[in-house]
Amino acid sequence: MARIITVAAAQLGPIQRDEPRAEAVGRMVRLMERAHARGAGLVVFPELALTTFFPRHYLEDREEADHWFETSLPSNETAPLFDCARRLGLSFHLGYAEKTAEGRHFNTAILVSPGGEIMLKYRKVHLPGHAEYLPHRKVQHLEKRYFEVGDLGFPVIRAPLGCQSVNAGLMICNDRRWPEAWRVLGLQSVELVMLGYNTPSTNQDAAGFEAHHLRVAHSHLSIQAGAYQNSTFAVATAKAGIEDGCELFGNSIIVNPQGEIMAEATSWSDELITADCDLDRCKLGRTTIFAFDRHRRPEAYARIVEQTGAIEPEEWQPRRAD
Ligand code: CDT
Repeated sequence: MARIITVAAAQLGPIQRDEPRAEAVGRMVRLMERAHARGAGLVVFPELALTTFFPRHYLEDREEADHWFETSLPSNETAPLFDCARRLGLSFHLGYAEKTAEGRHFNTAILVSPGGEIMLKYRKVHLPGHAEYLPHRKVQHLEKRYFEVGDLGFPVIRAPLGCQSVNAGLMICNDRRWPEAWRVLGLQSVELVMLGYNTPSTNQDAAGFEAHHLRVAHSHLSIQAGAYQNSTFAVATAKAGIEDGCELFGNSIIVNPQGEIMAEATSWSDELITADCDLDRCKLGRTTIFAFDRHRRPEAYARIVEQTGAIEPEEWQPRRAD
């Protein structure tokens, strides 16, 4: 029997700095209800889905940012998400800012069962941007100020989603641009990668070397390549629109293991897209061109884990005639 799960990407429009969590949660509940009406068993929300993308705001006193962090889930404000999941029998993926009991800060995503249990947690590894205020930037990107590098690796778990057991994996936003992250998930036979993003529609560092339209193209290129090269479905969900005066692109997508876009959001506001994913479609790639056990050559990949930055190659020298 075919292993089909209907998945939903629940794109969110902007959440302004002064928008209370309860309002954002209300919008998310409405998207969950629509997902259920369309037969979805899983809803994927964006990165930092409960608040504005606060790393654009510089606060000299780091602790002042703590009100953007969750210390426990569910909380009074987020309980309606968990109640809705229980009522509708839906699993959901949520990105949020996590403050642990020890006072550590992470950019985190969780996969929650319909019963409200956290089945999988991931903390963002690739934190883009900078830690200090940069006066030349029109908009700051202070993820390195507000978050620690994630300490949970790239986990995969076989989870009941909809009526299926699915090898589910998580990454967050900038991770999607790193093939290493996809491959670590691929090496755990991932079948469905969930990721959320907040991506400015303008590259402030482009300096004329990157055309504006490539911003979305590079996001899609990374997700489509990651899905194809690791024989997995991917659900990539944006927070989009003009948030605190800054533009984030939308273009959320659901991608199949052949790297094709099955569904794409066309607005930059709250929007639900869904796709029926036949998980058996993961088999073709992983038993042929990307049969890792037969074709991978880890002995040639040492640099991937031993080296961080790129080195310069040796200069070619012409052979001296004797
Ligand atoms: N949230 C996030 O990781 N955004 C980055 C943009 C970084 S621009 C300094 C991304 O890769 O989409």
